Amino acid sequence: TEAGLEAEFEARIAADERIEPRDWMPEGYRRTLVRQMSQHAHSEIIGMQPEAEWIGCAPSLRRKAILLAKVQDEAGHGLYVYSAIETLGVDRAELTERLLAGEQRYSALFDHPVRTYADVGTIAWLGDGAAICLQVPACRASYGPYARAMFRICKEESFHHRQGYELLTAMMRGTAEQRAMVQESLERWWWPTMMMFGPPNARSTHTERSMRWRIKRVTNDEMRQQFVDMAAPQAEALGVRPPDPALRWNPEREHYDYTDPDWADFERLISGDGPLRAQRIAHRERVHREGAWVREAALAYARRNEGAEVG
Ligand code: FAQ
Repeated sequence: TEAGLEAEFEARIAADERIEPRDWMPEGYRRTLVRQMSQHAHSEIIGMQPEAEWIGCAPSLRRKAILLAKVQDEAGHGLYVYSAIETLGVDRAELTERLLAGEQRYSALFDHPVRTYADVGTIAWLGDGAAICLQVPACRASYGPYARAMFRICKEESFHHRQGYELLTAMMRGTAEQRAMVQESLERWWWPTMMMFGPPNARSTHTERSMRWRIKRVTNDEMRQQFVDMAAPQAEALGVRPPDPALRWNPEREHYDYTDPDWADFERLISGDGPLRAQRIAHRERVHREGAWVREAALAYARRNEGAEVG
């Protein structure tokens, strides 16, 4: 019976067992996974846009090779996660349509413009740093294909994070103007990055249920704190200051104190009012349309070879 299956499922979750694609799962569990994983996959694909715009402006061949590799990794991450979602019975074409129709989200981080090359470093240091805080706990998510995809992605995110920090270190060793660029870039990206962890726990619609199902292992506020604890000393070592006057080490809590981002601003952003949202979606729609012939050709080739392989 349905109740029996549900009880068995809950017992497996409680025993910390992995749920696999062919296993029975409640509809809400499947829906939550599709929602959260889609948000991640779309973020990787949309997240290619702000950085890709700067590949042609890289200041050296070395920086260009690194940035090219990073953007290609993001395409790969998007594909791993879309493939993991396909195990839940939703295909990539449908997910892309739902993104373009505004029915699914991507991280609001990418609705902000990249203004200088320092931003390329900052997005990697802070944005990928935050992605690591989000994704390392997801390596222990209860859904097997999701957890396994996260494991591979996290290794590459660490490289992204470090190259960004190294880029900023090089700029901080440069001229006063370059140092000012890094500080200015940090000031623009700090709050958008703090928003990557979602609303505060008290206002998070999904946290409680997702924690119970072990899709989420750590709450939004705990991940935000982890991020601040990681980024604050890194900023200090770099010689820059995040735009938060409350940011300081609290020896009693053994964590950094910090100010929350402006949640009204967050609500506005995620309600579709991001400064670059229309541009990001239009670009995605155009490249998807222009890539139709590749998908058709790949399908035709696969169909022809299917026969050949069987024979
Ligand atoms: N932007 O109830 P909760 C990268 C929405 S980039 C937009 O707390 P949940 C690569 C949320 O969807 C990062 N929307 O939700 C890269 C929900 O809306 P809904 C990719 C946001 O799911 C780096 C509503 O608010 N990683 O890796 C945002 O339990 C650099 C209520 O929120 C992921 O996406 C936001 N920031 O917790 C590439 C991680 N925050 O569905 C290039 C996967 C919240 O009710 C450069 N996702 N919302 O309409 C997660 O871990 C979770 O979904 C959270 C939110 C923690 C983001």
